[in-house]
Amino acid sequence: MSAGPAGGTGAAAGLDATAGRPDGDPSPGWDGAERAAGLRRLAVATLDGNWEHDHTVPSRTLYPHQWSWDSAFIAVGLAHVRPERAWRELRTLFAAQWADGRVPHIVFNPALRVGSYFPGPEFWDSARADGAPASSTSGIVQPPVHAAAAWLIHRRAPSEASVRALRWLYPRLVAQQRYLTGRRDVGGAGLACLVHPWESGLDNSPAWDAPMAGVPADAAVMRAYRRHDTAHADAAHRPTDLDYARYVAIVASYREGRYGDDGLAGRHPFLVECPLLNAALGVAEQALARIAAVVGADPGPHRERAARITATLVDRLYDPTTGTFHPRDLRTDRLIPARTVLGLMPLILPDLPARQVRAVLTEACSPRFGLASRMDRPLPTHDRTAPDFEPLRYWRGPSWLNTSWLLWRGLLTHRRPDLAAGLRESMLGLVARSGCHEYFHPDTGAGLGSPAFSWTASLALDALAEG
Ligand code: 2M8
Repeated sequence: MSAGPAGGTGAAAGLDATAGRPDGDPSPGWDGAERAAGLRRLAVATLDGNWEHDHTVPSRTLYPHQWSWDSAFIAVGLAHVRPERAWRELRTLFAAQWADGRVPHIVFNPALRVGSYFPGPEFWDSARADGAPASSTSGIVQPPVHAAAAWLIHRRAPSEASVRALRWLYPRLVAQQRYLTGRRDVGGAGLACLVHPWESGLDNSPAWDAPMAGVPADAAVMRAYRRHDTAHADAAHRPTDLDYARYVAIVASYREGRYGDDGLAGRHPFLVECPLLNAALGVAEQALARIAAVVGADPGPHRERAARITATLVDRLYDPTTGTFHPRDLRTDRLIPARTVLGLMPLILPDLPARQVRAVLTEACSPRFGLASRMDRPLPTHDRTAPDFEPLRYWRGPSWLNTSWLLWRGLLTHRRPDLAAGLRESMLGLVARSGCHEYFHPDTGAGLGSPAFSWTASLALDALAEG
């Protein structure tokens, strides 16, 4: 299989897009303009329904606060229909950035009653940490997809307002990168490490089973808390109580040290370098190089950092024997063998070397993930041939629009329009058939999780417009 030109930076519609797209109506080629218009109406109504004065909630029921990477995905879609709101979304999030540069994974809405989400602000207790903002937040991060989102929004409709927005964001995005490549470089090689599975965004992925197994916890601990998720979603689809006991234990350990990152290697129970978070880090530097040129800063250092991140990612997380990327558990210094969708995510890097581009495409097109120019089933989040593949449980098999969208952008970057078209068709087909669900059954495409989920709506809008 030919991988197309690798290492190119001129692709028009990857995450580092160099050219804007004509403003647009949904692609008339997508199953008829009428179906596309219906989908667009549904997506806009979903985003409008989830708008909460200065941000968009991922879901009114399951996730009623502001989430970090959700906001980036949401802003990409809003750029097509409500550009001012797209910038507002990012501004609200970055207003809660910590002094050390970390962008918290949740910004809590103080107007909501106690217990509207677990673990809530009282559990995180961010006020006790040095450098936390005035608003209550969590103390952990999510993949830094925000610089790429900001660049896509600007490219969509460049204006004086978008340049002003980029000027405001630029130093904050730089600080976010500095935090991740500085304080979070626990492995010392130049990659950022996760201190909690929630930081990956793929919270319950089988990739975390091995490192999670080493976290001492007892499911009975959960009797002291009230889980909010299982009141709004099928418990059989959600992480178990033992998983939650471990999640809580990891947060408690980090919180004990007031979310400080010094000495993590010796004391923290979960330390993993993730291919998605680090690929996002590299793409962010590519986007920052372009943003720097617009705001009058020097793009050079961003380009250098981008190249370094890609080279280190390949060096540390690519396994030539499996031909895919794996997370590295820093506590054992071993790659985690599970083959999940995380392994495909480095395709978003425009400078991924040709050998790895070919390998990722081979993995993606294998029966494990089933990518094709005509897909018979949606892209799963875990190897569908693995014994621990679970079609219903959150991040352990079901199809999510954000991971599909990232791969789709990667395919456009590496000039595989045939595969990109197949994946786009599959993504849009899911939403057209089942609505803006949080995730989808990887065989039937049935909607699962929250029924009015924001990033599903926004990324469908983006895929429609880029057709
Ligand atoms: C899910 O994560 C939260 C914790 O952050 C949860 O399960 O309660 C994940 O799907 C994550 O990627 C997402 O950002 C968040 C909100 O949509 O929900």
